[in-house]
Amino acid sequence: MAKVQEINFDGIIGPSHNYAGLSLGNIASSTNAGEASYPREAALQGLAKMRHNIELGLTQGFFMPLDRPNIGWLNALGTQISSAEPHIRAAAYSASSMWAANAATISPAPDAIDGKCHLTVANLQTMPHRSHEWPGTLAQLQLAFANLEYFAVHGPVPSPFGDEGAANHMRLCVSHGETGVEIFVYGQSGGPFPARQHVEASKAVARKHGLDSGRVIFAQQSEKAIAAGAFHNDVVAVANENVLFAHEEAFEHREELYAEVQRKFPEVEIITVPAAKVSLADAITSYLFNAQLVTLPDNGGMALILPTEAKATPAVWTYLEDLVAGNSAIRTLCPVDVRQSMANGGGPACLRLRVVADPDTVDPRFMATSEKLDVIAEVVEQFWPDTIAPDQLTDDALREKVQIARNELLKACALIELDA
Ligand code: SUG
Repeated sequence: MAKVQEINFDGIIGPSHNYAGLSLGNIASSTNAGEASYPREAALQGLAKMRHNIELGLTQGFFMPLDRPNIGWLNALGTQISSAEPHIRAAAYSASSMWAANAATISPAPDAIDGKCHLTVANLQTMPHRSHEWPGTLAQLQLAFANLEYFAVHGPVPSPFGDEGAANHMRLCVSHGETGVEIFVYGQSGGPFPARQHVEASKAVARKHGLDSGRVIFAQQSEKAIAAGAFHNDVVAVANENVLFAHEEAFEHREELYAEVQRKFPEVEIITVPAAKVSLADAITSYLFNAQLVTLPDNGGMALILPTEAKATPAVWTYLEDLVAGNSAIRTLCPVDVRQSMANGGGPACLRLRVVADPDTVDPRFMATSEKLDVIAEVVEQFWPDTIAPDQLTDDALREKVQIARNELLKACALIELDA
């Protein structure tokens, strides 16, 4: 049997990927509203990232895009594509499930009292276009993690408590297969912008997962960070094994939080990036913290899989080069091009959901190999629209093209049963 390890499941970027400016508080989404998108290029960028990570020796999985436009959701609102108001039509079309870090919160088996890996699908209720993701996501989680000997998949936390999944959750441990300390980050206020993760939801998830309260931390995200555009914690902080890598202004009560982290997990190495070296604004435009912080096999140390935007931001790149030249656990920098997703505020870490499990216990249809990525890339090349301008969303031909494209992918991955 293969061993318990971290598996990164990436959301395949769907054929309806577009820039509709739907996420208040997400600077990239607002800035790029109304631009033409390039769904084929977007999906190929996502696939190239997965391939890159496989080549590093990491274990990779994926999720299918959801059925968009969501006609059932429009019908429940008493409308349809042709007559819906533009923002509702765009919400029905959104390919936002690509950001798998918001699909669910995961507590690996060693942390849970019953010894199973727990997954709670995120309700994403704050943003209308994301609020209708969870039923389609839950269907995939129930399929991928159907082995009840190892997994427990939970439905969403009820409204009105907003839950945005793993983007607001960090886990510290000596190695992935050992018991960890889980940090749930919530927001209280973000000034002009919504705080999307509510503490009540975080607490509910921790209770449902059967975590030991001595190994759980609830941390408030700083209001300043949310107001500056950090709509999820993973825009300003990331953790992997014993390392917590965070911006100085990520948390509301940093000193108290660090003291609690050190008490509950003495092995921690905290790397705080000072605002004097990298401003919050640079951290947010470069998405430095929305990196995948991963442990490379064969004692390769840790690597940051970063968006190319981080390299293009001088203060950020200078900081990172100094960091890896020193003796921190982070030794390698790997920029990847996910610009189509970045233009909607989704970096490398947004595109993936981390699950710690034995890959042999996961439905193999969701596990990636480079051959399977070739097959998926062929479907994308053949069926994904080249470009979508926002005024095309009323177009019947586009709707048909998007639906056919997803169905072809489901067929190629033997997942046609997801076509509800
Ligand atoms: O929820 N963007 C997403 C980006 C999610 C990033 N995820 C993490 N940080 N983990 C969001 O704001 C933009 C869609 C649009 O405007 O068309 C959007 O939904």
